[in-house]
Amino acid sequence: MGKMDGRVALVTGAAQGIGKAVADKLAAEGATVVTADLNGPGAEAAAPEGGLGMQVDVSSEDDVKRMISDTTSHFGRLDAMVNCAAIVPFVPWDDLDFPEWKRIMSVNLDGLFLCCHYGHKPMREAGYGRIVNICSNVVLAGTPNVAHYVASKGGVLGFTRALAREIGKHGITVNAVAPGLTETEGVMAGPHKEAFEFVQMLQCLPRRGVAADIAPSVAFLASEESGWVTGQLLVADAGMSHN
Ligand code: 4PL
Repeated sequence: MGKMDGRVALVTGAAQGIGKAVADKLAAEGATVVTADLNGPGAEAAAPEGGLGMQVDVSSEDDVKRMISDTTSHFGRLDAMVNCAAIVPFVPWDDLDFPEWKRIMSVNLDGLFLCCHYGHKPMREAGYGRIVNICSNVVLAGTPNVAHYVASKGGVLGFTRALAREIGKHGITVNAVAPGLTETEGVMAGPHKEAFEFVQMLQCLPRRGVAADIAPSVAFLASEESGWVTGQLLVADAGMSHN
């Protein structure tokens, strides 16, 4: 008996990192899970048994439309959507050029809009849904060298609060989870990993966070049992920050 038994869940950014851990956790809780990622083979490899992986660019309206229609045509419903797809280049803010700023916004924020816009429709028809948006504790700290990402995640938080108010009447909750720095393939591949020592000094729990540390908070908000919680930010960062 899992808290996602009989539910269909969709996770974007699911080929690696937090998205993949969330897909695994939702499947362990009984969900049928659709995994979407720009990395198509990665999405397929990450799809739990009985689920489906698909190549999706969340900044493409056509891709997102297809992702939702393929999900409902295969599985008949969409109960929970976890919006995890995002990019976080490490660049001092005055070295970031405008095209790069716009690319970050198109993935992290336009992508969220498109997924919520098309993804909430089957939920609205069913009168039930759970949307969980992955934010970051950088919105609380104003972390340097990722100002573009901080701005986009501030948008994620604001949109979460506003959308919760708009679509609560359809039985849909919308919440955000703010992880801290997490040991994922993406983080370990670049300069973000240099921040672990500093971040650990600020945490209550003195160790590196891993993707499996974030997934249970997401699963709670993706499940029926979180039904009286909406428009909220759940900070899952070992106590580094407070909202
Ligand atoms: C604390 O989400 O939460 C660096 C890079 N440091 O992407 C993040 C912290 C990064 C973070 C993040």
